[in-house]
Amino acid sequence: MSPRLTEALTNVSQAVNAELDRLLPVSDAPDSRVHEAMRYATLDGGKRLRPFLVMQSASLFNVAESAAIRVACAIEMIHCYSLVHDDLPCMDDDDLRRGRPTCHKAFDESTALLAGDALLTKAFEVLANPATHSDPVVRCELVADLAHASGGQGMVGGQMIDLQAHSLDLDVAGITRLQQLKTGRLFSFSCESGALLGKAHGELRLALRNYAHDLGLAFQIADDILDVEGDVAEVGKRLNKDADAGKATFVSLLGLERAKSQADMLAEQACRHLDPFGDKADLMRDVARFVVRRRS
Ligand code: GRG
Repeated sequence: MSPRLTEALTNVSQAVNAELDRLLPVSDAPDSRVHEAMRYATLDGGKRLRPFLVMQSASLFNVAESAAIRVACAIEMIHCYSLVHDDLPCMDDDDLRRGRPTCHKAFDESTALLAGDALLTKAFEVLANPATHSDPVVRCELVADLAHASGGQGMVGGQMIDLQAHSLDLDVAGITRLQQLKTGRLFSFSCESGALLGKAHGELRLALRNYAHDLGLAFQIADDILDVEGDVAEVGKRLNKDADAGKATFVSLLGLERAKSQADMLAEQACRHLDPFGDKADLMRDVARFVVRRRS
């Protein structure tokens, strides 16, 4: 990772942790357990890639950081809810996430389910608050776009296909669609949210959408490669899951070497979509190259 990307990701992680700490209440009332679980699932962990993309895309349109950080936290809440639910026994049944016990292991299944539910709804509460943007039309657009990205025609729809993947005999086009829904839609929202906050439309927003499309696919191919080649201590979660579940992946369909070259090609293509932003988008180029080289 380039030193400037390391520094920028660290800064975003710190800012996201501080803002999440502020947004997620602590309580000594009987409901305190769900708040603790929400904080456990979100604070101090993960690469914070989606928040980073929100902050970077917002900076392209000179959006105030105080507004962008709220959107960054909203998308991270959705992402963390999806991880908590994905780890539950009724889904992937995992014990390890971000290098420590999954939420239902640290608490219990019912609490983890509620913590995920509450993170999902909290994200929309944050977006709908006037502190996120003074213009209610922009706030409505943020809410509608994030709902679309994370709901039945987005991440949840992708998860539904994934749960049936072992019996669907998916080809590369089928896996691509699954992943575009399951992980790609949240990346797209993250990248486009800066344009939304900055009220930019047309060519610039399309450039970000195209970047997110290629970045999301490159990310997912890299995830499949990590599932085969990764080190559990570095990755912080169980590996070989898809192969064990008899699911097709980019690696099983393309082979390791073609999967790697496809990921590299997509990362470079993603970078080229950023041409209209010149060197203002250099950190977004760095992150596209990082996602295909990452070890976790
Ligand atoms: C349960 C509604 C519901 C959806 C689950 C996104 C998802 C759908 C499940 C996550 C499980 C998973 C391992 C997906 C593969 C790619 C992915 C999203 C990995 C985790 O994202 P990273 O690498 O994680 O950005 P960190 O921990 O760094 O934030």
